[in-house]
Amino acid sequence: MAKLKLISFKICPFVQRSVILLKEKEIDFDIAYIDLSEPPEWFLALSPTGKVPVLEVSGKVLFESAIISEYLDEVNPPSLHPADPLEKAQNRAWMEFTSPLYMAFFKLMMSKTKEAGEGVIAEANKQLDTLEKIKINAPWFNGDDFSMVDISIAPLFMRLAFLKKHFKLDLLEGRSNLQAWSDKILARESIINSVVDDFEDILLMRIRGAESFLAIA
Ligand SMILES: N[C@@H](CCC(=O)N[C@@H](CS)C(=O)NCC(=O)O)C(=O)O
Repeated sequence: MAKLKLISFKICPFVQRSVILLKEKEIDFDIAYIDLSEPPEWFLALSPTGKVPVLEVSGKVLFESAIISEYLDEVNPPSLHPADPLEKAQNRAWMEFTSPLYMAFFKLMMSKTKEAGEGVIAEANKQLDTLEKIKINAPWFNGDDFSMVDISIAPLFMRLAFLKKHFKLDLLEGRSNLQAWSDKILARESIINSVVDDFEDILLMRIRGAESFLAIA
C-alpha cells in the first residue's frame, strides 16, 4: 500500500483526531497543511466537502474524520473499539456527542462580545455536565483500555486547557471526572505530539484576529 497522505489545517480538531489515531497505531504517513482561508485548487478538486481532514489512500480519497478513523481502525488491528457490538455502538454515539463541542470552541473564539461568549459557554456547559455524569469508568472512557472515545475528546481537552492557561476560563472546574480524564489524556505521548509546535500561537493569533471578547477581557 502507498504511504498515506493526510491533508490538514494546523488547528483543526477533526484532523487532530486522525493524527492521534495514526500515531497510536504507529502508521507511517505524510501530512500536507493547507490554509483554509485560501484553499488551493488541488485541494478543492480532491475534497467533496471542501473540509479537512482528507486522507489519500492508494490514490483514493477518504473524507469525514469519523469515517477516516473507522477505516484506519479496521485495517490496522487490533481495534481501539470494544469488541462487544452494543458497547461499540454506545462508544460511537458518545464520539458523536463530543463533536458539537468543537463547534462551541470555534464560536467562543469568534464571539465578539462577552454576552455572545456566555451564551456559547452555557450551551457547552450542558453537554459537559452530561459527559461528567456518564464518565464513570477510569482512567479511560472504557476503564483500562484506551479507545476511540478517548481519541475523539482529546482535541477538546487540549483546547479547554488552552482556554484555562491563556484566558483563565476553566470549563472543567467542578467537574472532577472530566478533569481527571483530561489530565490522563493530555499526558499521553500520541496526543502531546498530535499538534504543530506553534499550535497555541496560531490559536492566539486567530483569537486576536477575530477581535474575540477573549482577547479584550
Ligand atoms: N464533519 C467533518 C468536519 C470537518 C471540519 O469542519 N473541518 C473544518 C476545519 S476544522 C473545515 O475544513 N472547514 C472548512 C469549511 O467549512 O469550508 C469531519 O469530521 O471531518
